Amino acid sequence: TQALAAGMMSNANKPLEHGEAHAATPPVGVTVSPPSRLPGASTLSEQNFSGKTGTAALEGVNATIDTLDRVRVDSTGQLLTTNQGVAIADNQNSLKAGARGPALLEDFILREKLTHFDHERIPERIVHARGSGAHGFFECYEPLTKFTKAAPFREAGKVTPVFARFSTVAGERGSKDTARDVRGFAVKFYTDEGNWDLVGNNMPVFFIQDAIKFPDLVHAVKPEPHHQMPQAASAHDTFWDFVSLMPESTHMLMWLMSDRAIPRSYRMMQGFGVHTFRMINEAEESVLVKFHWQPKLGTHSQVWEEAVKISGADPDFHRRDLWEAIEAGEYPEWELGLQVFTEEQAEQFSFDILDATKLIPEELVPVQVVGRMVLNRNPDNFFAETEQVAFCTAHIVPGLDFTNDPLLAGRIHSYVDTQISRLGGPNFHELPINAPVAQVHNNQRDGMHRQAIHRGRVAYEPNSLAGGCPFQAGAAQGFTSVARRIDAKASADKSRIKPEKFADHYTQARLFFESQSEAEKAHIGNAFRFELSKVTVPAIRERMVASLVNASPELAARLAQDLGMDLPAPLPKALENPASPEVRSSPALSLLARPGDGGIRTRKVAVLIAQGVEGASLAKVVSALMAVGAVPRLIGARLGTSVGIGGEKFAADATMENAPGFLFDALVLPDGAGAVEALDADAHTLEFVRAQYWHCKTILALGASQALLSEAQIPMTLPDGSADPGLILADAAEADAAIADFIRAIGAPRHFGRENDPPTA
Ligand code: HDD
Repeated sequence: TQALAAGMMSNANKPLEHGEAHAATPPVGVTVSPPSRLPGASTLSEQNFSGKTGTAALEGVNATIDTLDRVRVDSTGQLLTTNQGVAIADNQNSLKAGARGPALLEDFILREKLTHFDHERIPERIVHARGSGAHGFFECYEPLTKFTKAAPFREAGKVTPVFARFSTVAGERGSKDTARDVRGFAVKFYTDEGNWDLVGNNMPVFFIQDAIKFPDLVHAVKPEPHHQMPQAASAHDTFWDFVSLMPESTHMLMWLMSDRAIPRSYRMMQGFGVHTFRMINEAEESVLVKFHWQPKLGTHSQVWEEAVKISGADPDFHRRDLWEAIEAGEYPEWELGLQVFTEEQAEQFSFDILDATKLIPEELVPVQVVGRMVLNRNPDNFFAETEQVAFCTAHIVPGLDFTNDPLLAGRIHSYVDTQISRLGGPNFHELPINAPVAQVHNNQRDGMHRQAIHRGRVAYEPNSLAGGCPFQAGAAQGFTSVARRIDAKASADKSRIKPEKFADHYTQARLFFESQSEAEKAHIGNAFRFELSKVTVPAIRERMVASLVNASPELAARLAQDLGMDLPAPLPKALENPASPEVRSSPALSLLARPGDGGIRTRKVAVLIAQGVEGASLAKVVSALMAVGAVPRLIGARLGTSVGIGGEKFAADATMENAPGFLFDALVLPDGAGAVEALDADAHTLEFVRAQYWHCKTILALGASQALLSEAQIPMTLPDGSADPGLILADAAEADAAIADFIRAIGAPRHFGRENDPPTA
């Protein structure tokens, strides 16, 4: 099954599906006569259509991809037509009364084209507008039937097709990828018992506890309404005004100010279902569960200045990274982990598992890995797939259920609701990317853009005229909600209240901060300083720092100093004496806890070139990098070929101008006196080197190029006087050992030992 899922409909075969591989380009100067219309080439043939609605999903086949074939349009060899299928003779000139006369209203071809164009845009998502997605599959490692009857977890090796979309939250559809923000991590499982959407984020907690505050949160973080600034940024008055008045957001603020909010790649971040969910087995017994996605490549982030610069040079940085990896066959992979626990355990916890501002430390409930997700195919069309995909927390399948998390309750309503205006009506489930692989039969009818043609005169139940069909499934096959007392302890009076433990706003904020490495703590402090220094109202800054005193006096004191204010008195707490926490440090919360396997597959390495490079050592580095799956790119001052001392030819892939240093994970400086002299004469080189150094990346300087490091004023040792493990200097004779060191150092976490605040040298 694995081979099928990975291979059959995967990205590798994409060009072959539509004849792109043998699409002929007309030779220059030759007129090609237009092809005649090919009969029967319609993409909506009945035969394909039945794939979606007629048969049950086959295991091991990426059934979503397969069935999307019925709507894939391939225009290879076809004539240009109107939407009515009428061939268009002239696509250059509108119909006019004479060459210089007025255009005619009768020109239905012009009018159809313009009318369609005028309506091309749909509303962007109210949040998570900017995102990128891909197809793939989920594979279950072991049957999980002990806990759940949910279809994807039934058998070892069972494969379920998925579509995943990653996103930023605050920025608009055309905004930048590397903003400081939470990242959405949404996965649609097309299970053979209906669609299940796990709509999570790359952080395991959230800003607020109750959905009634969501519109306030979003209005506060989005660009301010009077002047629509700033774009894709939380560093402004309204956001900090709101969160400083909402102490429950403190834990999430710690995550948002951490490096998690500036990931290196979508492929290198964790995902979390955030809420506590429920799993139910065949015997209708239920357990509680939290979902975790763990990236195979480990968790890696950018540094802030790098993220800022990248947003200018390549606003599509994460989109490009995901796309290119999949195109290259480097299919990103995550393992799905579960924290499974019982109601009785949950009652003992010092926090409430219905509170989305709290996590369950892995030291308290370990994460067990149950399967993996592989993304192995890019969409064919961004709009049709990535833009029109509609994730809804309400999309759940038998074997899973919600809990009473009040944030989740609002979400169950909100997602379906928003799709109705975003996608233009209640039939968005029929869009190919949203349609389940499982068959759909019910008595819902009509509505805008209905695709299905329901037969017969019966659209009600019970009925006798259609033999009672479609039948109600009953508990054995259908979705059932777990039968539980609404609130086992308290009276169930209608009221607008919260459970008491929700009022502990600081214990886990402290836990997160205290679990970070020194470098991560410093980054969190820098991020708070940056954001609060953008706040123009001093009272907001003071209130925020006053709140942080409760989470970390150390952090608050640093901020007070950095923001030029006296340390304020702590903000009064909602709960003076919260329950004492089970753990005071959770190493799993540090990004450094999951560095990956140290490999450097898909990491981008800039190799600077110029005329007169020492070719032999350079070629050796390039092939060593390629051998371990890294992506070396030859960067010149201009495009064209640089000739090495031994006559070797190196063609530039990009230039220092169009691919600046901060876009790369590591840097190689070449040997060769002539080349070094040429590079030294170009100030871009020194910028390149400095960006690599200050962003704590690995640099390999071969032979004569060591001069470029001193030219760029790169300190040869760390501020504490020790050797810099990310700075590798080598002469030709030691090249082999140096290359091995270089590769090892790229695979390690960044070289944060270089950091100084403020930066020196
Ligand atoms: Fe949400 C989109 C994740 C709270 C209402 N949300 C959206 C997406 C993700 C999340 C990943 C984008 C899905 C995609 O790629 O299309 N949202 C979360 C998480 C939350 C959360 C992890 C907290 C645990 N969201 C939340 C609340 C509400 C919403 C409390 C409303 C009560 N979210 C929405 C929405 C969006 C959305 C307005 C906008 C576009 C969409 O749904 O499809 O309905």
